[in-house]
Amino acid sequence: MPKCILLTGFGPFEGVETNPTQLLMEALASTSFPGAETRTAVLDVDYQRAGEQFRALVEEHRPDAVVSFGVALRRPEICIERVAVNLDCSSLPDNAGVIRQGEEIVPGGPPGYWSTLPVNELHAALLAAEIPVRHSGSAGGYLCNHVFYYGRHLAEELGFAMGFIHVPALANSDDAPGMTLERLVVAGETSVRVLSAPV
Ligand code: PCA
Repeated sequence: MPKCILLTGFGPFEGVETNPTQLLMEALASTSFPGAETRTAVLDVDYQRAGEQFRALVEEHRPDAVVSFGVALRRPEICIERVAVNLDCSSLPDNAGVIRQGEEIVPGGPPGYWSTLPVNELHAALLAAEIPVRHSGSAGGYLCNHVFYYGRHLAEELGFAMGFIHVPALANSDDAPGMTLERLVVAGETSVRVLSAPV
């Protein structure tokens, strides 16, 4: 049986008119992978809605693994997030105008969860594909960490592997800061290949 891999990105939010992860989802939606059936979705940058959308997606598709992607504008390389923290803490409002500064995502939940993706294999495969990449110990305090933690918490109940990858801002060329969509798509495809490889 091919593995079902759910991939999520985010839509626009304050300061990001076109989210590169939305373009990445559009590109990956039309790619087929041996050994995997992929599903792609774009989540709203909204604390309330993103969780509801995420839950509905995993209940519908029952994935073996979920990789959520988001943009981190100031990071020049792909960041493989290692840990999700039970804390919403950002001065940036979500798309509904909600600001959360110091609220638990799951009240009373564990302080953190490790990514259950094969982070070292992902790192090695991206390096081999000549994609600038590093490990990261913080997905921030905004929607990316929110969905990562929410998803990891749900994964304890439903039993799928879950992790998060931050991508740089979109660049028009390899010489400009950020990452071109072309490279981003290679990074996304490489990640799915790692996850669909037989264990
Ligand atoms: N990046 C934001 C939220 C949505 C996105 O793509 C973040 O890093 O939290």
